[in-house]
Amino acid sequence: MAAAANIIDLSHQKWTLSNDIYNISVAGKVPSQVHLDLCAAQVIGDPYYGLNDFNLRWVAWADWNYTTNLTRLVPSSVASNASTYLLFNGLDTIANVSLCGQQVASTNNQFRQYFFDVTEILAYCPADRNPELLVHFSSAPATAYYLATQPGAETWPYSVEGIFEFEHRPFIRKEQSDFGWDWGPAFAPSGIWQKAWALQLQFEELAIRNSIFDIYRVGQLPNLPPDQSADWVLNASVDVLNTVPEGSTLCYTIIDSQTNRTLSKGDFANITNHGDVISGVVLLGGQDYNLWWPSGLGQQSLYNITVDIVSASGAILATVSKRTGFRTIVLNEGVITDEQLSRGVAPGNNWHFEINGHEFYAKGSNFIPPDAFWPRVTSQRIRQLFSSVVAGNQNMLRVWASGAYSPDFMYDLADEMGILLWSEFEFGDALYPVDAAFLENARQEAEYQVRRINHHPSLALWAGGNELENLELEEVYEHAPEEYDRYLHEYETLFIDTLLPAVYGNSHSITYIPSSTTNGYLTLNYSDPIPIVQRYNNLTAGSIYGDTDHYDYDASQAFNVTTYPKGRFANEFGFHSMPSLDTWRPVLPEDELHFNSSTIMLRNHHYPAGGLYTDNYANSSKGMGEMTITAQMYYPVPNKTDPIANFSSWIHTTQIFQADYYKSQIQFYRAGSGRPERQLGSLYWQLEDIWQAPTWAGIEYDGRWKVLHYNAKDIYQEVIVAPVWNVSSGLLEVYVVSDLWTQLSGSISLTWLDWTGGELEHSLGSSISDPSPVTKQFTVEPLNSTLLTTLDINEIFGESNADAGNAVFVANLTATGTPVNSNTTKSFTHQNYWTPTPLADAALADPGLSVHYDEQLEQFTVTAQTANSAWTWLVLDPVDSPDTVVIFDDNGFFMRKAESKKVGYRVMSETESCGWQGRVTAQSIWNNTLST
Ligand code: BMA
Repeated sequence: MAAAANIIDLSHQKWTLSNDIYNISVAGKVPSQVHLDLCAAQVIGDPYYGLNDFNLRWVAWADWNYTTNLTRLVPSSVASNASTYLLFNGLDTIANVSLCGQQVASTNNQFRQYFFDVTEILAYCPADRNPELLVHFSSAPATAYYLATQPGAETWPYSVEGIFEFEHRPFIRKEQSDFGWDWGPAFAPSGIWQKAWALQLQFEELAIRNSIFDIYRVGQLPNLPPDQSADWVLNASVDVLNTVPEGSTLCYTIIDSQTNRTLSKGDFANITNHGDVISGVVLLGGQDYNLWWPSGLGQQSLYNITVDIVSASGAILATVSKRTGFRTIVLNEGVITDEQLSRGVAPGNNWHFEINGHEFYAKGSNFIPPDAFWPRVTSQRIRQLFSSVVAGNQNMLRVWASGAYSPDFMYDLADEMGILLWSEFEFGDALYPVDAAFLENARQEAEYQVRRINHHPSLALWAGGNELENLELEEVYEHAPEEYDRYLHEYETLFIDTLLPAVYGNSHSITYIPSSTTNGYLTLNYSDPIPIVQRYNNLTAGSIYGDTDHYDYDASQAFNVTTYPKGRFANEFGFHSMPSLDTWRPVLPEDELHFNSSTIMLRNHHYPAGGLYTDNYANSSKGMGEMTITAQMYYPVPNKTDPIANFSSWIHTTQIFQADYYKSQIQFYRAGSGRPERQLGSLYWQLEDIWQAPTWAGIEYDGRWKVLHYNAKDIYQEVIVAPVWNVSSGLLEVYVVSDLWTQLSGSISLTWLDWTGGELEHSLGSSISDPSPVTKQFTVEPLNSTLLTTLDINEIFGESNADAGNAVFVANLTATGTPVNSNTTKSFTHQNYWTPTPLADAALADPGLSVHYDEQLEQFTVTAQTANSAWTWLVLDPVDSPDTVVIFDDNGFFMRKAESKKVGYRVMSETESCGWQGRVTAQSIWNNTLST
């Protein structure tokens, strides 16, 4: 914001939060939300404790007032030159703003920035209403209910609206998961959740409220791969309060953010000045800027760009500075070319990302809101979470569509840490009204967000919403086929005709897709006003098109790769598990620390479809049952005498299944980079938790890694050996997968072991007559996979499956290759294993694990002394209170008998107990079931 005569930051004001019916009047805050302020004033307890998500429903159903006195406003008269504005970066959500007792405006969109000229109201402010600012919030669930029940309100066929707790969310432009979700609570909070200001500007004084910088290659268009040799262009467009004087221009300076060196400065051309928006374009020239790359693919070079609005007389009226980077990122949905066909790629369409003109494998997960209350999400917390993302070998997150648009600090951190953020407009698992007011509201929201975020090099994509084409339109087809055309038209009205122009009209540099899961476009023609025609189910047999979404809660199919989708990219897939005992403790009373306790069950929202209309408790048993069945089907069942220890073992088993299942899918998808599907991405569901509950997360609410995040880290390494088991054919295919952009060569030793560590004389593939062990050489082409060998498991173990339960297939890879964007070679190692029977039926033996801590090196040495060890797990021996959160460099791993492994660590929690290293023990699936 530019220097102006009088800018009042409303977060420095004294606020009162009140509700007359409940006779509550307490101190409020900005930015904040009602629940947080009530909790700080001790009117309510911690919203996350026990069943408070139910107990606090009254807060969501009530209306709330935030009041302050703007005594620092200079009284103005209409005749004076000064204009007074109120500027809100976010009001959550159904708000009525009044000043001096007079109505200023009503708002109904959490995701828009609102600004109001209140000059006139202030001029006539009665003396006894000394600039009193009141923001009244109406209950969001009550408003949603009201809107849905008005005559003529939009309706949708059965099950189109995914409902968890509060109904009718599509009617309100508010974080959709605030109404409840299958991984989260329904608090539906309200409040002034973003920064806000009152501003008094003299004539020709400007304040910047938003801006867009668009850096792209000459000739670049949003959904198409650009010419990498073309020059860079910078478009800037600045939104202001007050009026930009006629004759004003824009100029820029580009500074290297590391060296602080000025690299370029000059004037913009093609200035257009609409008074409230001034725009220009400048050709920046050739290859003078270092490219920005995602983590693992190169440096994250960043530049500060400053743009000044300059008056005709040369005075600087306002300045905006943004840190940005030079890169192109495109989601390529183009037709498979002849050249690709000749390389064995199946016909159809591409569906992969290209960074700076290079295909790469996108590895990552789905980001959900990290808290039910955004105002308490600090940049420190996101930095910690993102450091786990990078440590987990992930380079992309899908910022899922029914939370909130990410704050600037989150994109800044992603820019610094090299995490691509596939971003979505906040619509999901529903269809939406298409009346003129709703569409205009959505358009304004999209324009604001696209302009705010576009300069971040981490921004990878804009998608219209979550699971719209693959799920919502399919639901319509199933439940009301005769109305399909109508709802398809409505879908296109919002997600193509309204949202697409908000992206294309502002940005040359970002791809837009209407739905997160999609078969892509049928045609893309920039001479049409709406360039995209979607493909939907216009498919040709044998061709492969879009990205895939896969959920299957039938435990028996979990490891059956023939049930996994063969697409170009997997954008979500998963299964839920329990968070650890230490995560549960702060929110559960001691007598609730057991698997199916009331609170735990009621926090499992994996309801059957339509479950809302029965009772929550009965619904929850579906999700609890699914976890129990998978644990029992695949692993030895915990049976400890100490109930807390038994609870902890059960938790751990659900996490092991989750990790195992994701690993099986990720291996399958990654091996697909060398198969006809040319599969180039897997983002699992979901990165992290919003609270303490049984969910799909790999990282718990307090930052602790579940077994999943460790296993994903392992299997997302650049080079892996991956056993892919096809239960239908009985064939185990062993792949080497490489994400490198150069050829990789190396060798793999394969062996069959029994659980006590001895070698078994089984074949290692139809083409290999030598018994175990055997060493095979391999090469893998750039960004590809090589099928190393195929083992016919039925033939190897025969009809009787005699010693299958005592057999472990182990593969050890060593290779040398050149990491992406590096000049030096590196050696790669990877160990993987596979068992022909579930561990539930395996002849497991006590691995005799020992652990030793070296204080000097700050690392643990784990040794499997007497047998092979599956799911080796370093753990802090439980104490009675929540423990230090430690992230080990590796965990949940397989060890061969006599193998020793060194494991470093990082302490996550702020309150670190000293000497915790002495309490670290090593366990495995063997210990998990022991009776003590
Ligand atoms: C998909 C997601 C989310 C959901 C998840 C787990 O439907 O897009 O909406 O939370 O699966 O069920």
